[in-house]
Amino acid sequence: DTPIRLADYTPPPWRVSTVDLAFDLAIDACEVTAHLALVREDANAPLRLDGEGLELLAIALDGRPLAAGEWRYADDMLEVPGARDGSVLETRVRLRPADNTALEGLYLSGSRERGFLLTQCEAQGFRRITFFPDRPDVLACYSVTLRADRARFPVLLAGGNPAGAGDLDDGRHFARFVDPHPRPSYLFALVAGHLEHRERDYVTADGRPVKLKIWSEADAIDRCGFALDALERAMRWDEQAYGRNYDLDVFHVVATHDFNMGAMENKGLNIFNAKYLLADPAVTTDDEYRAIEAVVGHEYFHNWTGNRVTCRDWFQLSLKEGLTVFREQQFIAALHVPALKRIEDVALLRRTQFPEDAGPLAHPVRPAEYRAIDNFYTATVYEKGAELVRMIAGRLGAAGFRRGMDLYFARHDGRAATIEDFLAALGEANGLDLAPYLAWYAQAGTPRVTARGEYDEVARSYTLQLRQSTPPTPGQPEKRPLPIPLKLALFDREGRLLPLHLDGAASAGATECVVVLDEAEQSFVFRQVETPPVPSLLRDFSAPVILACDYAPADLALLLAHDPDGFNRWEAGQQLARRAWQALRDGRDDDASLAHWCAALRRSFDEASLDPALLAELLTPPGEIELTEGDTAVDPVRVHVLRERLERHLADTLGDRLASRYHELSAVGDDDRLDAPAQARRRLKRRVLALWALRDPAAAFAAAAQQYARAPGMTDRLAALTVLVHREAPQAAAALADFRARHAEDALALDKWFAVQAQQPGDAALARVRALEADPAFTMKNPNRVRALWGSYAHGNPSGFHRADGAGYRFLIERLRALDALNPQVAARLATAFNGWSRLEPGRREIVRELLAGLAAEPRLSSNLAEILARLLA
Ligand code: B3K
Ligand code: ZN
Repeated sequence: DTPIRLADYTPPPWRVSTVDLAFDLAIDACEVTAHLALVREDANAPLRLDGEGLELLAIALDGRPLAAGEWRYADDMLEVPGARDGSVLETRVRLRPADNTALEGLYLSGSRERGFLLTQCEAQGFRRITFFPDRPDVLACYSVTLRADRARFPVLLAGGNPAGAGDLDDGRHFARFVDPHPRPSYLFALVAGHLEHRERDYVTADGRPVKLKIWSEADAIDRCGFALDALERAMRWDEQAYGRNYDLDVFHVVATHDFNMGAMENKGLNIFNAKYLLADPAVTTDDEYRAIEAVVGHEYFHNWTGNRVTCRDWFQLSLKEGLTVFREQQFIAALHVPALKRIEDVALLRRTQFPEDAGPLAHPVRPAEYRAIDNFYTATVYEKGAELVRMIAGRLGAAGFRRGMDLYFARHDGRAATIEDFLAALGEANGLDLAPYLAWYAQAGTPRVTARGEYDEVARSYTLQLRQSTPPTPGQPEKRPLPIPLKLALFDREGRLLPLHLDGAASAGATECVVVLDEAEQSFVFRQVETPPVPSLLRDFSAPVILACDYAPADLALLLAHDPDGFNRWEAGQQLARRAWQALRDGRDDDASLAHWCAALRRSFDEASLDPALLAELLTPPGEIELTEGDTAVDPVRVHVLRERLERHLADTLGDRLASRYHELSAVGDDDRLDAPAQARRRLKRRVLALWALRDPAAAFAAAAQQYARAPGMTDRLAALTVLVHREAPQAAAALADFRARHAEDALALDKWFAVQAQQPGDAALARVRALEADPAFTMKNPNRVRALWGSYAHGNPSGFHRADGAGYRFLIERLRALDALNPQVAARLATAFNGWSRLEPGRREIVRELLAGLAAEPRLSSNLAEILARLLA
């Protein structure tokens, strides 16, 4: 295949004004009749429509059936040379949903007998349903008729407003839907089968009555309430924060267990992976409750950022995804503790996006080329994209950003836009030129910022010298400086904020300011600084960079104790922990970081006013992947062992406090309440239990076994099970057996049972994973199950996957080969577990290289997997 390039974009030669679709639905064979009203934009281009694997039954132009020589269907493209401006093309095709294991286009979720039909079209699934110019800049108005047997398919749903329903002959019925809003084909959706729903009446701020309906299979209908509440909160928030109202009479959300990703924002008919919609304290952890709220919000927010204003082409993906992740983050921060949300988001960025940006799969937020677009739904496009929007929003201030967004919506509503359009609207509304930020979208790699401070006692000035550089990434050997806003404050040695008098800046005397580093090297001079200060830099993580500063361990300890910026307080602890870990790694005992880290956390542990959830995060050192950031010759097993040693030091420092705090937290009551204090307590209890198990295993295991048995909900139960399994406690087997039996019929709970075992650290994990493949509940056809077992092992268990003998790698390669034949998207995603391979120590690196090359050389790989392998090996 040749890659698709951003530079080659040309506007669509043909558009479609209206689409009329009729589906005759059945499990094995469906027929789809399409009427496309065509608009010719380029007099010289013949009509060419995308179509993948379609069985063409009939074709007519302007009501006249076409003869064999009047059309051509080859290489996923239908050509109809006779089409003119204003023509109506009619096609009828047959689809086989039950055979569709790629879960793209129209497919079956669940069993042939009871399951339901549904669609997934983003990015290019619509071409597997009918012939169409399947690109996001072709917006059309859709009307859809669904026809099916009423007994087998009692519920028929499509996006848009309901426009009639009723009986047909032979026990069949129909339902019709019309969407007045023009939209791209990737937002098309239908659902048909046995489903139940919970509903609520909602009235938008501008007075539109809307029916909100959450749909699931009957056994999960009692799990829909939380999502319904979350949806209502999201709709209100978007009205208040952005003045955006919902625009149809109904809003459907459907849960499925068979889904390639998290959820999909189809216009008026969101479809969700059940994992991100269905909630019940017995199977849903606190973390998952928060994730459900976030994803429900995210998909809803797409109605404006993505659906009403869509993307011109798939290179602009971050225009909708980065922006919508940012909006989702704001929504969650508004509902919960903002500093905690920021900590979680940055931790996620460092765990997923930084490694991506530092490896062979690195790509810009707006990639310049791709082969399989599904491979670009990445942490870079989503999470780094959100950081870029945050950076720009910070530059404009809350009111300025809102002004800019209002202009963006007004200007581009009902159209397909680019990232340039977005920056232009934000800039124009504020009289600013934001074009320099475009470089952030084009340049891959995480910038490194080095900060050096110098205090001049005589002049009483403090000079902050900043430098930036971005390491080379594939295809981009040379990097240029980017505009990097650095939010900062200065502390005196007692931990008090100092007033800032920055040369050339307006707001003298404030205790926080933002400097913008936009050259390779710049200095900023602060005057009237009475004592040598300790800088707090990159507060609230004001730019997605890696900061290195010549702090003494005592400086970091001071920030950890005093910084009122909750994020930077946590960050100071992370930096101390990282340095302590590095000292352990290098066998240096002259480094005070470990002592400072432990001592500071012991003080925090006893700080009555500290939010328990924040304390739990403070007590967590950077993860195994984060710790190796920037390292080469990585031995993931050693990383794990050293990190555990670090935790052991902390556990020993906290000593008996761990047991007593654990008992204190347990004594509050075995409640299953979901309010923030209850969640925060459980979060701290989980962390304390894990640390306690390092110090006094026997006592902690006994407590964990009891917690497991008595847990009122999944959060406590899973926390206890995790400690027992990961520490190989004698009580682990019984708890696992209990869990398996207790949740035998519950897919979402069983996924946790698979995952917790696949994440058991060390060499034993692989045998466990293999044994679990023989469990009757394991199937390669279900993406959630594949991710729970293989994904948790390959992505979530570095010390288990990276066995020195390479057995983990060989295992994954074999599984990828099998999975690719069924579901290329999920296989390609799983293959990204090899992303860090070039930074492994030579022994492992050689094994991986050979295995990757072997797989890449195989014939019949999907283009998804082939692209990932090619980039890994490039
Ligand atoms: N837009 C979808 C993702 C589609 C992925 C296609 N391979 C979910 C989201 O970001 O909201
Ligand atoms: Zn999204």
